[in-house]
Amino acid sequence: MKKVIVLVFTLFFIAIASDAALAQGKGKGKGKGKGKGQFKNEQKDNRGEEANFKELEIVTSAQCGMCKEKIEGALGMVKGIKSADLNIESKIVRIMYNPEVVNSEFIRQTIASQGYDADGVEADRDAYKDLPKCCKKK
Ligand SMILES: [Cu+2]
Repeated sequence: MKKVIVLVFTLFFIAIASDAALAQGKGKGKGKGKGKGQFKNEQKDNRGEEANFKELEIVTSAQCGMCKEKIEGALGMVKGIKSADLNIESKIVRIMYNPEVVNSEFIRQTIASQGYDADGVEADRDAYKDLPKCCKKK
């Protein structure tokens, strides 16, 4: 009987120790890569390794700060996109994405679904109609 109790206690302590190790590991990543337009999803690939991100630039029909927020917000919801930063002057959005998770065509479609042109992909008509006046193409 004593042996069983010792075994249970040993397992219990192992569980606590590994939990603590896990929490420490998580803490290490904090404060890293938290710049503008950085999203916290999909920083790692399926094997748990640091993913190889690709850079992509898409010309949009964005007009103002609201457009920037809308486009960056929508891209932030897409799995596999690490960051998106739209320059309103150039209307170009620069995206870092994991090509194993998402492709450039899907990213353009996402922008178009918000009512904006994305390279050759035309804005979704209904979404464009719903945009505020300041966000419509001049
Ligand atoms: Cu706008």
